[in-house]
Amino acid sequence: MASLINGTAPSTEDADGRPAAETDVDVVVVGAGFAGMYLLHLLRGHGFSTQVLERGAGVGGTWYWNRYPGARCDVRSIDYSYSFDPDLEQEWEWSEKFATQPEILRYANHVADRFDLRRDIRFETGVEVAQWDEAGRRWRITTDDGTEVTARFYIMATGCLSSSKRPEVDGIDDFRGDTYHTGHWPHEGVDFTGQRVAVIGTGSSGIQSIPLIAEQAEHLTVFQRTPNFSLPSRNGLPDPDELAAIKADYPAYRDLARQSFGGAPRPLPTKGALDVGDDERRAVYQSAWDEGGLGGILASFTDLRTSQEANDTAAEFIREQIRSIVDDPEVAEILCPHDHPFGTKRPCLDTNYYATYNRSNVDLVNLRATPLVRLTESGIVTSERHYEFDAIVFATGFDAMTGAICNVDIRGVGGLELRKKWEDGPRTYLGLMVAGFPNLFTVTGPGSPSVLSNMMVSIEQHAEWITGCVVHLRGEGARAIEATVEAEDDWVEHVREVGDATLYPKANSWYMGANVPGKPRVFLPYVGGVGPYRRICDEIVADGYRGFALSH
Ligand code: NA7
Repeated sequence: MASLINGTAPSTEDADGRPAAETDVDVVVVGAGFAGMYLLHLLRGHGFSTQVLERGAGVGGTWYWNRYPGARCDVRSIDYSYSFDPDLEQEWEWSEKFATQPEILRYANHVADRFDLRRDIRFETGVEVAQWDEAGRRWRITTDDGTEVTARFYIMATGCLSSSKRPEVDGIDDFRGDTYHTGHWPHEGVDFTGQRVAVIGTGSSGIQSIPLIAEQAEHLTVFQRTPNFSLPSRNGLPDPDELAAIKADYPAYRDLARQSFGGAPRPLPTKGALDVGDDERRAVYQSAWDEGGLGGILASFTDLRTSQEANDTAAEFIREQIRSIVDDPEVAEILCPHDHPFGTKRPCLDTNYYATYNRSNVDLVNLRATPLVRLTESGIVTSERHYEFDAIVFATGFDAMTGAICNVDIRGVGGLELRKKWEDGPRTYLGLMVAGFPNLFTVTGPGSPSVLSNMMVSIEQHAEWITGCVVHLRGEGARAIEATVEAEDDWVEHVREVGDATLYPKANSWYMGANVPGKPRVFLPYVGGVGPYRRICDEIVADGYRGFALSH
């Protein structure tokens, strides 16, 4: 592949006299999820030679890996889709309000075919090392099959929830039965019929899979460390009238999404939860609960993210719903979250989750009262007893936001290690670039709205910003761009300040890095909202890439 940037052809030697890599391109993108696919489409359209390196055997990223039963997007299908192509928007029909993993994966494959993306994606290729070659002003990227690719620009489109973690428990490899991680589910599916199954973990993946595993298994035991707030999805067919109205003017609808707080059009609340009487507040919560979906309750009042007292009213409303659904009051109480404000851990969206505990073949173990001790050949030991199982499902989550980036040994100017630089928490400018790492971009990186938003909106914005930046550099004849230390420091401080004005830092969440032992406690995403964030990014560009240094 030849480089088009500045019209230069790749040389046979790099600046240090080492043989040039087999493949030299303008841009290497890591990851063929929705971010990598859109980047490839955009960059190609601007004439940049682009190579996507993807660990999986197919496109789809998180939707390629997370194939557990019940896996489903918690953002409405009509919002969780690309907006860049009007024909694609019009022709694709979602079959449910909240699409399942197989349907989203079909959509990803459809996009890959429609835009002929596969020819520039190298599948089953992990990236191990990425090193900035200062003299050559290129990234030198080593893959797990030992090949090297060089590129002017290196983009980590590796997703926020792609580095899975197993529970920290002794004897984890001793168990002789089958073990599964929700984030690496077998492609052929799993049949639990007649089996005694354990699920460890009650985040979204646990809460989505538990009802379906319970229907199939002979017996299911759920091991819960922290109860989560889960809201009913009220899933079903999309409303045809609403769909027709949106499709009649999709651009206007998408624009509202881009300017919104969370990346989906939704009227903003005007009142605080404590500014209204009990009856009115209750009616608002009840209507959001009955409507279903993630955004309703959290967006019902202005102060739920910032005032503990206001938040308590929503939390108590949800606990009341749990108590009304679950027959056994003791089980209901174990399922009621008390340790974090509502919304400060990502709430889950479920179908029949709480009602599943009314089944005679389902038990709940409260790991706060009886902690995990170890896994054995035949099961799980808690401080209270030994449980025997045929299969164990780890629904134990991810090293979120920084895990997949730090899994690659990334070295910037002077050999600076990204892992080292981020030892006390990630430092970025806009969640897009890192001082000391020229021409490295992170899509939906730490310090950007990312996981607090509809990821599709954030992905498209980042992919477009990065492509715009690369086009700008070509126009300027610049070979490199780098965030300045000052701009990065200011941004990190701003992200912290905005986060600290909310209740988010109170929770031991993966937003805070708290789910991974030893990970620094830092609020990772930017909670300023996707609309305001987009305006900041655009202003920085309009201001001549303020806070970035270009070099020739
Ligand atoms: P999450 O939300 O991180 O949930 C992981 C769950 O696993 C959570 O209940 C954890 O309890 C539990 N866990 C993790 N480690 C352990 C150990 N060592 N022992 C017991 N329990 C443990 O991951 P998901 O995959 O469910 O969802 C991730 C996101 O995907 C989700 O937020 C949506 O955005 C989509 P803890 O709460 O840490 O006490």
